[in-house]
Amino acid sequence: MADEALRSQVRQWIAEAPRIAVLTGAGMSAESGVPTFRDALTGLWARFNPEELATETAFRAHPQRVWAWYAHRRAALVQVAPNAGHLALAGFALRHPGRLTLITQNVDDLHQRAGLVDTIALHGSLLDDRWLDPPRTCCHIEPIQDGEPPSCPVCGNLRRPSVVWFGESLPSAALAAAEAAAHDCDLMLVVGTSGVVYPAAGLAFTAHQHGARVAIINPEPSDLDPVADVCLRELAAQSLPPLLETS
Ligand code: BV8
Repeated sequence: MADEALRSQVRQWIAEAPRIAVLTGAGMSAESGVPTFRDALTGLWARFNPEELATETAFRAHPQRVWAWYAHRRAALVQVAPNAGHLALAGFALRHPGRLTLITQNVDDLHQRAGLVDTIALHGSLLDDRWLDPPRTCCHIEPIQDGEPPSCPVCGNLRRPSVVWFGESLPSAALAAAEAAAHDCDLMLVVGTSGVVYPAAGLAFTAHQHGARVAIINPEPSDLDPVADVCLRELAAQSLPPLLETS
C-alpha cells in the first residue's frame, strides 16, 4: 500500500479503537532535540555501550563517569520542549478520556510536560535522584562537588539517578499497568523504539498475541516490525498529529 493509504488505514484504526495503548521510545523525543538512547553514546561516551554506563556495577566502579553522563543528559533536557508528537498524543487523551494509555521507556519528562500526567514511565526519570544504598539516619546531602555524585558526608552513601538500569527490575506497579494495557488494547501504536530492550519491547508482542492491531512509527526497521500490521516509515512529530488530530 502507498504511504497515504497506510496512513489512512491507521487513522481509521485510531478512530475505531475503544482502547489504544501507545509505547514510546527515545525516537519520540528525537525531534525535541533529545539524542536517542543509542545516539546519547556519542562524544565523550562514544567508546562505551549502554551496558557499560547504565548499570549499577558501572556506577559503583566509576561513579564520576556515570554521574557525568547523566548530568550531561539532564542538563540537555532543560533546553528542550515537547514536540508536536507529544502534544498530539496529549491532545487526543484530553479529547478522549480513558481511551489512550501512554507507556514510555523514556526517562525525559516530555510526555508529562505535554500534559499526559498519568504516563507509565517504565524506566524511571532522569530528573530525580535516590540513594544508591538504603539511606541511614546519617544520610543527608552536602553541596555537590563538581563532577562528583552527591554523597552522605558521614557514611559515603551515593546519590544515583532514579532510572532503571540494565539488570534492575522495572517498577512493579508500572510494569503491571503497562502489561494490562497491552493485554486489553484494541490498537497499539509503537513510536520511536528499536525494540531491543526488554521487558518493555515485549509489550508489543503481548498486544499482538491478544488480538490488537499494531502500528509502528519509525523511520528505520526495528525488532518489533515482525508483529506490526503496519509500519509507517515516518518521524514521530510529523506523523502523529495528522493521525490523531482528526479523531
Ligand atoms: C529487567 C534507563 C529483570 C537508563 C533504560 C528479556 C526479559 C527481561 C530482561 C531482558 C531480556 N533480555 C535481555 C534482558 C536484559 C535487559 C535488556 O533488555 N538488554 C538489552 C540490551 C538486550 N533488560 C533489563 O535489564 C531490564 N531489567 O529485565 O529486570 C532482570 C533483573 C536482573 C537480571 C536480568 C533481568 C531493564 C531495562 C531498562 C534499561 N534502562 N533506560 C537510561 O536511560 O540511561 S533502557 C534505554 O533503552 C532507554 O530507556 C531507551 O528508551 C530504551 C530503549 O531504547 P529505545 O528507546 O528504543 O532507543 P534507541 O536509541 O535504541 O532507538 C531509538 C529508535 O527511534 C530507533 O529505532 C530510531 O530509528 C527511532 N527514531 C529516531 N528518530 C525518530 C525515531 N522514531 C520516530 N521518530 C523519530 N524522529
